[in-house]
Amino acid sequence: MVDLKPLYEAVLTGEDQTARTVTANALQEGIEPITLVNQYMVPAMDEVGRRFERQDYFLPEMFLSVRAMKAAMELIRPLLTAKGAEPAGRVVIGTVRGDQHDIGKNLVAALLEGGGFAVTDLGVNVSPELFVNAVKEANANLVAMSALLTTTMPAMKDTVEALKEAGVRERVKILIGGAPVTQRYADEIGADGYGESAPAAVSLAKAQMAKAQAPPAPAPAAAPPAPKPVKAAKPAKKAAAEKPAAAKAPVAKPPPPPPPVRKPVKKAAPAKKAATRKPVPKKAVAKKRPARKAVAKKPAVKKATAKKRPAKKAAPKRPAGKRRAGRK
Ligand code: B12
Repeated sequence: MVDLKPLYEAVLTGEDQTARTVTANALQEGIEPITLVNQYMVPAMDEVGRRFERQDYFLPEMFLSVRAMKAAMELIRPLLTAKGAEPAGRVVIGTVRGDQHDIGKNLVAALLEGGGFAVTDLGVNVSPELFVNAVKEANANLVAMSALLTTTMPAMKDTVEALKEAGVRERVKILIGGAPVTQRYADEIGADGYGESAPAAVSLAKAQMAKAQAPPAPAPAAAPPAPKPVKAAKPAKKAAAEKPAAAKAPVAKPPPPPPPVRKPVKKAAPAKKAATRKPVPKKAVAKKRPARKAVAKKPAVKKATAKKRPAKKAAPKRPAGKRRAGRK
């Protein structure tokens, strides 16, 4: 039985050759790829984060660890990916504008693929416009956004707004994640769900798809003239805003069997292509928003070097019990 502790050590100390070798041996012995990721590699990256936080590690060490993680992931990723078949859904995924962190996002993308989703990976530093275009192009029904910096979280909100403005919000479910992100923040910006890990992202995506494919409520435009229940007028809670107003009516009446709001998953010809996770060129992003990028980076740099300081006022609060960005 191969000793896996060296995998943890290799990622932690940035030895990419060792990381690759131990991973290859482990896979050959039939160890589940996801075990390697969850029990050795992610904890090692967590420790890298802690060391970075207390300034035992600096950027060069962090880069080496990332390289080691990537070396191992090169062997693991293809094994997490499901082959062929009808996609469970079409996901557009990316790390939001101003943010370069992609390890977690890549894991989520790989597990989503493994879970049968067709994934279009937009990479890092993805502008809201690019998300919108990709949703249209891939005829996506899910958008997954990742952010690792508190300073880039607002780009998630901007993206939700951009999807609304482009008129495609209603046809996608929006999932968000990343170390500083919380369920509370998801609620705040009107996302459909938050997941704290890559496996959670898959469950969430599946749950959202099931929800979307369940007998739908009538589309707002197609709703029959004012079904009498007076309640329908009640604006209800924030979460309800996502649903067509008529979705509230079935409380009083059994839901009629209207045509599905959502298009059948199979229709999408481009889905096949998307499954290969082609990177979408995003020159436009860099061109369009250079200023933003700089803004996003500055405060974060300050944070990283200035030891420990109280979270910014604007930073969304992490609910009790959730791990901090630096993680234990
Ligand atoms: C690796 C790393 C880097 C690498 C990134 C390389 C890469 N290709 O990703 C490099 C060196 C480039 C880097 C740069 C910076 N970093 Co950095 N980095 C990290 C570090 C150590 C690990 C992040 C990581 O990969 N974790 C492992 C993955 C697997 O975890 P994860 O991303 O959280 O993803 C999991 C979940 O969150 C979830 N998830 C993720 N995305 C999504 C999406 C959805 C939809 C769902 C459902 C779930 C989900 O699933 C994932 C798997 O389970 C963290 C510390 C930490 N422990 O988080 C700091 C950290 C994120 N970095 C930090 C900082 C400050 C920076 C810099 C500003 C440093 C600098 N001085 O330049 C720059 C910013 C660059 C930029 N503009 O983005 C801070 C952020 C502080 C803050 N709260 O804002 C952290 C927390 C370090 C610290 N403690 O200070 N960084």
